[in-house]
Amino acid sequence: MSYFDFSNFETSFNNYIKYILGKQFEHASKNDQLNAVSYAVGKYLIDISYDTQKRYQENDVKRLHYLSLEFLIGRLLNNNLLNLGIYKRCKRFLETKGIDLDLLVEEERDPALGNGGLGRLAACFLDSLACLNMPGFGYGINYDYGLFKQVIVNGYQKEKPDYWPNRRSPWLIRRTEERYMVPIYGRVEGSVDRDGEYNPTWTNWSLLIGRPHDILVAGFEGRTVNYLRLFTAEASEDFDIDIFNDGDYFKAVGRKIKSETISKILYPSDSKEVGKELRLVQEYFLVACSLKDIIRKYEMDHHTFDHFHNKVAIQLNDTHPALAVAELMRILVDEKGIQWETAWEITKKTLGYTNHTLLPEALETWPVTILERVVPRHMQLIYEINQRFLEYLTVRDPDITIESIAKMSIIQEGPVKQVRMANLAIIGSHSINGVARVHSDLVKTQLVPEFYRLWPERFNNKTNGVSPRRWIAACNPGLADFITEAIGRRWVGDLSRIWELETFENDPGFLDRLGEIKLANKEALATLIRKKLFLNVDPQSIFDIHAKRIHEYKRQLLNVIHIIHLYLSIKEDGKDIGHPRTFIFSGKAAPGYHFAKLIIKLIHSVANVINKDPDIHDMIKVAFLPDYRVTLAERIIPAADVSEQISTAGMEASGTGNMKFAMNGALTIGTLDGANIEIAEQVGGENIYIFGLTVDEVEAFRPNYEPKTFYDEDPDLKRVLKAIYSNLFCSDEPGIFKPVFSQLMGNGEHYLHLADFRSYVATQLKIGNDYKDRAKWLSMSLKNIARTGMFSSDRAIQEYADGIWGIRSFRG
Ligand code: 26R
Repeated sequence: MSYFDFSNFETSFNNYIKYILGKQFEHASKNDQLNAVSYAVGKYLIDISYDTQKRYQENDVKRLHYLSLEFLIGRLLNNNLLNLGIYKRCKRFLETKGIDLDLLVEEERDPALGNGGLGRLAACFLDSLACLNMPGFGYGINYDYGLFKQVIVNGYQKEKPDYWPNRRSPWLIRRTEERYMVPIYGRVEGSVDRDGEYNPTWTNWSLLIGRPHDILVAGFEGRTVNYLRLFTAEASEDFDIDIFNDGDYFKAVGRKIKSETISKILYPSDSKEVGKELRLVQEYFLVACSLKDIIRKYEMDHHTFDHFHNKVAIQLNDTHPALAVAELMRILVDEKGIQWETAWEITKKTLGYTNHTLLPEALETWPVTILERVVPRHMQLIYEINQRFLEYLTVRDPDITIESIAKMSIIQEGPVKQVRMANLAIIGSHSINGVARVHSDLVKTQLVPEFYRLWPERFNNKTNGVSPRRWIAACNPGLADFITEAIGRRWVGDLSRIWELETFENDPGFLDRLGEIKLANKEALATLIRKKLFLNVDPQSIFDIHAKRIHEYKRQLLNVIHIIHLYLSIKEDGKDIGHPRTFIFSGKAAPGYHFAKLIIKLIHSVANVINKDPDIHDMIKVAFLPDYRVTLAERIIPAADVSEQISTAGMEASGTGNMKFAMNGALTIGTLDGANIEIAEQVGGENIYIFGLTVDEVEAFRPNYEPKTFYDEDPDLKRVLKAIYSNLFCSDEPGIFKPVFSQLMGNGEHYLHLADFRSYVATQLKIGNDYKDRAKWLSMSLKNIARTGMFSSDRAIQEYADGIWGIRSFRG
């Protein structure tokens, strides 16, 4: 059901090919057809977006602005058709033209404008905001090159540029009527006026030009269309005239700058801080363009800033846009002439900050020297914010220790003075949240306990969620139809209803059909594996899948060690490992993360040996699917029997893949980390495979952790590690895996791989046995589907809206 008329779709489609492309239908290529369909869909989106904006404007609603350096949106056609409720009609119409819609959607490029979890979460949030009819908008950068394409050469990862033809994307609307001028570099000249007031003038800057591009975001059933606004940096050479006509910039003289480089490329790191000036410039560029856009819109309907925070909420997706604290202060104080204290209250009430990682190497800091050069006025403001904050600390508690002050200061002293972006974000926000319960607790107790003691009321948890539209309805149509047949369609817009599935558990044939759907998805993935890797895998085997960025803390190595252990048990001990298994890996390593790249090589080398060893009789297959991205995830996840979520406890902030796998009926093997804990609570301990050390145990264990004791006491483990050390898996390149051995055996090895080996092996053994009981397995699978309703991003967004943003659903 959708609420509008489909009749002009056909006309739009035909007109596009005829008048815009100037072609006859017979000569239209697949890509032409794709663009024509997208154009016809886009027209609906635009119409609804006008209505939506009008509704918001007339009712003067409060809006949420989600600032993020990453949005991993994935392909759009399929999802837009589904959300608008016109998929089936579109399919029928295209059939009359001899076009298969299911094949056509495969022609679309997948824009990879993000690294991983944080970027994909932002995309799910936009989907949920629109589906809940809430005024929430994304703000990001329109990169020309998204995350690199991963190709595998001789088992090694090679990176290839992934040019996103954004200039030709049918989904991207270039706003020719708008552009923002952003000053950067230069210096601040201070003067004291007649009243003794300090008047800073930021002069001699260069100019960046930010051009907004919008991607429209459709809610479910097409009532609301919001947008994701992405800024492109354009060359500023042509704009001098405008600058001189613009009052705000009149007091200083601009220098020319070649600014297009700024939106060229996404930084491909998901954990290690990059520290490159260009990255800082990107962060500032996003913040400055976004705030100009937000304030321009606010000022169209409001004349004072007293109630700014009642109309505007801004969420910082990690610290990457944390300069928003300084930029909002700069605008309010320098441009709007508002008093510091008032401006500070407005800033705090407007901003919220979400933390997505505790990894120390991922916490952003920027050298003061770089900030002073790039954004001199902001650096001044940061000093001022910090000074006032430290004063407040000492007034509040005269006995406060120097150590506490040093930890909370925005400035980290040392040979190179650094600005701690997390401290800036915390001090400038009214809300600080983590992304799963255990993670939010660790933010309070481990990451910033001093801040938590100071402002306990600011800290809260918002457990992540994922969009059931993309991650069930669109990617697993077989399962989606099956669910709908059983309980009706409401679950798509309200996943809390999905528990109703469980009432069918005793229906004869119900579980069998669930099994058939899974098998069909596995067959499709097996076909993909055959096509991409020239490898035959048996869809009847257990599909055990580990798909996410490659990182030591995510412990792909623990998985590999177990695979080698199984291999040697068959090969050397003649053991029966029960049901045959296919281990599937997928994920990218950051280009500069050499050890992660070595893990990829190891997976390939182990696969090479095992897959063609006749002694194994196809009991184990190992496959690495290259170039993991949203589109590939949509193929992989519905086909999983087992979902690997095995990070060292305390290190995975939440995970969101874990949720996608579970709601598609995979059983999780996981540690008590991130959202795994909450998944276990929901599905029940008997429907999930939990193993390994807990957060507390890891913490107690780590300081005295000596891998060698595990090695010495466990002959299986010893054998595996020796195999890695030897040339068994690398006869062509002797010795290349010795560093893996040394790393795992190093005292205090941070990720405690060997400490969790035994319990992982035991749990995998149990999985193998349980899988043989098909009825039991399917019943557990069903419970995972039926009990993971809380992991809808709709639930997460409702909590953000109520608890942080103060925005409401607005259907009109
Ligand atoms: C380069 C640097 C500044 C940087 C660090 C970290 C860039 C990007 C990141 C990405 C991190 C913050 C990330 O993706 N975190 C993931 O966020 C997901 C959504 O909340 C979580 O589910 C996941 O556990 C976490 O690792």
